[in-house]
Amino acid sequence: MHTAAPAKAASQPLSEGTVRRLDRAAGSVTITHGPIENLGMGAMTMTFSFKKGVVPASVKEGDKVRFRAEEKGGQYSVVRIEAVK
Ligand SMILES: [Cu+2]
Repeated sequence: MHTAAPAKAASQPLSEGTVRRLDRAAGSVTITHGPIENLGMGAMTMTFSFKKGVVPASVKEGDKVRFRAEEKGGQYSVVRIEAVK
């Protein structure tokens, strides 16, 4: 039985937030977010970059979301995001 995928997902908890601004062309999203444990970050509003294809078409400004953010070289990016229904 292959259990690698679920184990990996469990080690990448998602953070919660609300999308304030979404610019798909620029690849930037501003999120008011709660604590982001993997980044040691408290609640705030900030802008993340994202790569093409990361933000599903179903995610719109004003949506509550769950997302995974990562830091690399001082740049913060969203690598996964989904709307909370
Ligand atoms: Cu932040």
